[in-house]
Amino acid sequence: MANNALNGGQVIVDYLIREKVPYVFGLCGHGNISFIDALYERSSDIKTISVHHESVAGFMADVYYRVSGQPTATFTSCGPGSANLPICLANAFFDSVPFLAVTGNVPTSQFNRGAFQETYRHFQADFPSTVRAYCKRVFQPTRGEMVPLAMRQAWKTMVTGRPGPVVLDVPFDIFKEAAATETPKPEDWSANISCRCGADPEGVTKAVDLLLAAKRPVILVGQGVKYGGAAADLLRLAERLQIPVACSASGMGAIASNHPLALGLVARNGHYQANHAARQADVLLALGVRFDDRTSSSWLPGYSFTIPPTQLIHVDIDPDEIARNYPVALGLMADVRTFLRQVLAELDHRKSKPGGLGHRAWLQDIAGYRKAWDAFIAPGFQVDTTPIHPQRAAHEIDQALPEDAILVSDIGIHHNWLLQYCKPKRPDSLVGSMGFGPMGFGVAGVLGAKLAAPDRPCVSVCGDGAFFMHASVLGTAVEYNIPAVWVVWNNYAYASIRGLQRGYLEGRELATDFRHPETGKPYNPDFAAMARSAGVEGVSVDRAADLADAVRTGIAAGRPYLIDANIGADLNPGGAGVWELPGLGQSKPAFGVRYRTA
Ligand SMILES: Cc1ncc(C[n+]2csc(CCOP(=O)(O)OP(=O)(O)O)c2C)c(N)n1
Ligand SMILES: [Mg+2]
Repeated sequence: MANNALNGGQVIVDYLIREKVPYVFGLCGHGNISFIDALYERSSDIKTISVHHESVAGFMADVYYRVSGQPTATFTSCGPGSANLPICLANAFFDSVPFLAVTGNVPTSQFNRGAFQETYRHFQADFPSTVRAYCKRVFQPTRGEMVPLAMRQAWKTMVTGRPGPVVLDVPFDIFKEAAATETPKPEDWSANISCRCGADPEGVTKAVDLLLAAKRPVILVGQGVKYGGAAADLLRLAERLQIPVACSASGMGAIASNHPLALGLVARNGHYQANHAARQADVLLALGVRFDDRTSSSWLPGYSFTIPPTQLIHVDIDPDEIARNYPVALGLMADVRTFLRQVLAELDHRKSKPGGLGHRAWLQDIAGYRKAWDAFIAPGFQVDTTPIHPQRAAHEIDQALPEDAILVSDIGIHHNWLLQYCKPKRPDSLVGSMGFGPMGFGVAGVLGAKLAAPDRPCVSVCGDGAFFMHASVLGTAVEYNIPAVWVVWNNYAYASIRGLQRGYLEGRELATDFRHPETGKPYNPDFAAMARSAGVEGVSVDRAADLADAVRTGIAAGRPYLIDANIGADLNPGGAGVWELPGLGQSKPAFGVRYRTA
């Protein structure tokens, strides 16, 4: 390394430190030991967390960002080690979450020779092709001196525009090869770039005209509001114009659920007042939301939305999402927070009065919808059975969480129950995956949440299927003393999928539940005992009345804690929308009917 003081691995690590990355999450292999060596040298500046499955590292990095706003990095070896990561890349990509995945590869001198773990049958060292569809960009420096450029470009790509994960794929020798005398400075290459672009001024005027003329306006918020830091401005606009706010599943918490203007969830399983208001709206202001099938009741008009005739104002940082699924009266490419501030400034300019819209009747109608929905769901809160009624379970968990708690949900029927019956107060109160939906996201993600917010209670609610799939998290929590709480929503089944077999396939059930071969009874490991065997506190709960206390005790324990909760599997959370599995059929709304325009 004659004139060059830093090798490739050192440049990467130094850049991460300059970007104030506190943690890297990963798993070793021969392909990345030189990178780990560079981390070793800087252990006092950046902490390395070694996990027991690469996807745990990816989900930790993902949720770390969702809670703190600080991107981090993962490290995985060549071949299979990195092949365990794409599920996390896809999850982060689809939910617009940045993290840097440093993946090892075979030495450049061995490209195309089919060396151990080389992906070579179509192209040399071809990990980039493997992940191309699942990340924002892949960089593969093949000489040491290419590393500084690749590193700074990777970071910039990751955090600018619509954020997303980026892969830095580094051949074995490049970690050790001389790279640079100095690492690039973030101040020069990424830290001073703003992507808070506003909407075009005429568009803002038009948006304000539409909102002020509306008789039945609704604001629909998605993840862009939460992670774009726009919640405070959203509230200002909603209160000023007295416009009710509905959320997609990813937007839940952008406005506190107990705010009088908060409608709740619009979705196939959405709250009646949210769906029924959104589908009748004359003007719908959609902010950082992308109208996927679950939000939109499979785009069947009259369940979640009726666009047209609803006039849609769709604001997003990514124009690709605008008019993807619905025609727009006005589409504006903008950062949501900047747009909201533009609208507020325009209202100031016009001296429009708060609540001066005369749509009081609209708010009264909505209050009626809310009352009807509350009456419909009321009985579920009272049920006291074993296994625990899922509505009751979601409610008890919610009740036990202090206001600053972070609940990280996994994927499955439990997530749907949580979305309906938890009442998030803050943008990061309820973290979930909606784009890719990989089992394990919440099981592992809670560890990232706790590292990002050590002073806040962090609870994962996860399915028994997903927990068993990712039970190695117990070891990681112990090794790094991460006091996460897992509530294993134990229904002895891949219940969400079994529900589909029951709903769409006349109950032909196969491969969706867990049974003992001799007794035929529901089978699962004893998760509480499993936790204890790993050195994690573990308890089992059978009764609804004990669940909230168990969660409180788990939070108070201040050490990793698992609650194995026996929860009923035979119910689906009913909502005001529908979902279609093309070719199999459509579900029916559990409450209300399809809205039809005259
Ligand atoms: C990695 C992965 N495999 C399969 C699926 C398909 N899938 C979605 S939900 C689900 C069932 C999950 O079972 P469990 O974790 O027990 O949650 P439950 O639905 O019972 O609450 C499955 C298999 C998935 N989303 N991710
Ligand atoms: Mg299950």
